[in-house]
Amino acid sequence: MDIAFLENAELAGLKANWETISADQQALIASLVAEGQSNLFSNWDDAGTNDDAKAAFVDSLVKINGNYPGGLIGYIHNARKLLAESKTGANPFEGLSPEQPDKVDLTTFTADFEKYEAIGAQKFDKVGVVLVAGGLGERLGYNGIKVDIAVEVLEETTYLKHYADNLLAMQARSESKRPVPFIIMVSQDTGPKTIQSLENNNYFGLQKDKVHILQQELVPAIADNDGALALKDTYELILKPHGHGDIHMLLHTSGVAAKLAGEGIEYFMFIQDTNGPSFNTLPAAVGVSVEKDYDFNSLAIRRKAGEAVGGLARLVGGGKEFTLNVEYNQLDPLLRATINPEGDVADETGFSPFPGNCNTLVIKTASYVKILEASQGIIAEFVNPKYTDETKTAFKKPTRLETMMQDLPKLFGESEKVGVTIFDRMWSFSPNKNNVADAAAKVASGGPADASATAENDFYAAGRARLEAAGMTVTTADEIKILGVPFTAGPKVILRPSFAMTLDEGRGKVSGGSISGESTLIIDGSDISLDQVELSGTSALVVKACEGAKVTVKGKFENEGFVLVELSEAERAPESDVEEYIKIRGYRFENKGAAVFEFNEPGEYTVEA
Ligand code: UGB
Repeated sequence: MDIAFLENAELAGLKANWETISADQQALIASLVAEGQSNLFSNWDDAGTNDDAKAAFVDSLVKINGNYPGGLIGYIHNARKLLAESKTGANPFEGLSPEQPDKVDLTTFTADFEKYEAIGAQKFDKVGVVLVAGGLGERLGYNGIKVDIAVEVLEETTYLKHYADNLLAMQARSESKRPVPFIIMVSQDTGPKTIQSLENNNYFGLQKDKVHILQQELVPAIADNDGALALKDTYELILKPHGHGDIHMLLHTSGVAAKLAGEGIEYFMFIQDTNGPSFNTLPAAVGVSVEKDYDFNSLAIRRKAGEAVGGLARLVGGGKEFTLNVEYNQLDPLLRATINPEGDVADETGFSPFPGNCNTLVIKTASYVKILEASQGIIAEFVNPKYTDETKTAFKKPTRLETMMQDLPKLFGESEKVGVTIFDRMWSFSPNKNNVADAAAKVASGGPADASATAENDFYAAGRARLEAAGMTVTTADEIKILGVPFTAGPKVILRPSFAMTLDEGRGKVSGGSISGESTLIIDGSDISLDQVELSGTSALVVKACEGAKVTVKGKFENEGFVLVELSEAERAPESDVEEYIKIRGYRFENKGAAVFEFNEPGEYTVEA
């Protein structure tokens, strides 16, 4: 091996330690230096100082080198190529032109919507749910795992509990009563806390052996356009998750996809960590997949031009065509190069002509397992650096190569059918991704906030929509802004999945009535019916019933209910002891006297105001 590079003055520390390093490790270091990575070794101490840290650092390089197909050098090469393309705004879809995908529009509650819900509801015991939860949530800046954040703070239900409640409700509605398999992809960063959360809460009532935890590996962060690996300190790389696309490889290598397919699971629904409304769409989306025989069904919203969600398009050219998500930083160059010199702009409807990807996917397991076997589940990589300015020479933070789960159709042949199902945004897509300051800035520039407060807002809005679809008169309060993020103070409606999973089910349990103002209604139980219930002002009604308790609720309830209190600056300050999930929304609710009825014994009950 040529070790002339050790004569470089910057590498004097490395030279002083060279004899303590094994031959294999030396070879790896030499190859990294030859690839322009001498920064990784330029501040080494003399032999005898920090030797353990040096050894751990070199071990970590060897481990990462082994984890990545093509090793660290392959990773650096891939990074340089993709970063160069990103910098020049190169069009990775050269030769292809975007057209409208095959789509079903379910943005309103039509008869078709209910037809699809009915079909999907028949499949509740044939669906497995896959949650990708390995992401760091950098944009949100939360100090814990995102699935532990409360989706609403009236009862402080976490995302994980909310998802588990939906799985239990699906199981309860199926004929076989078979537990719904739940696959959770975690990373080194999120794994221990996710498991702790499940353990501490007795798996939220789920059967432990039906919860499959798959852990993805981390990849090194990249500091610049030359692919320099980024250091946290002298002897530690910055490592980041490799993207949600790892889920396909893990479902294959773990054997879980094939096993569940063998057990009769016909569809997997893939969801993100903080998209509370995912289960609103599940019955209809699965129904569309069944009816249209889609192998891959991407759930979508009407996309605002320039919005940071991918656009779904059928790409046609050179005798080929396939339907794909074009990620938001690639859509503009693609459109400019093909059908619209103005790029990613709105059409006459006021929206981007291409539906926006919610990254909720329904995939047919039979086709999926076949594709995984052929490809080992390895998905194309992608880079999305956040540049400091438009010269694109520096990054705000180190970036990394990623793979995206929505890229699976890149592995499809002609026989696989890909479609898109479009839902109303509030009903389907309200992720909690941005901290308050960034969310306010997004709102100020006309974009969606995608923050804790808007996620909670949409949670209640979906409840209101269900009540309205069931025939109740719903009048919403005015929208206010809290720290620059919009919030509608009421009515705040939580209809737990135990109560209704389809519009039809809700209709069967609600008869007339009205709800308005800043009032609150929380219903949890499978056999509760609302008969001409009236709520207004800040009045609140909470009814919970165990299995076997049949409850009829009637009349007009009046009380002080839950009152929204904005946090003071002192309460929002980092040193205050207000819970972080409250701080990140800027408000909390105070219970001033809600009417609460809980039935923990089977029987027949009436609640009358
Ligand atoms: N995730 C992992 O499990 N592992 C990882 O390594 C990374 C993420 P982000 P992103 O909803 O607005 C996606 O980072 O990737 C999980 C779509 O690509 O929040 O920027 C993570 O825990 C985009 O088309 O999103 O963008 C989380 O659950 C658009 O739909 C999920 O993957 C966008 O989401 C998403 O991770 C959006």
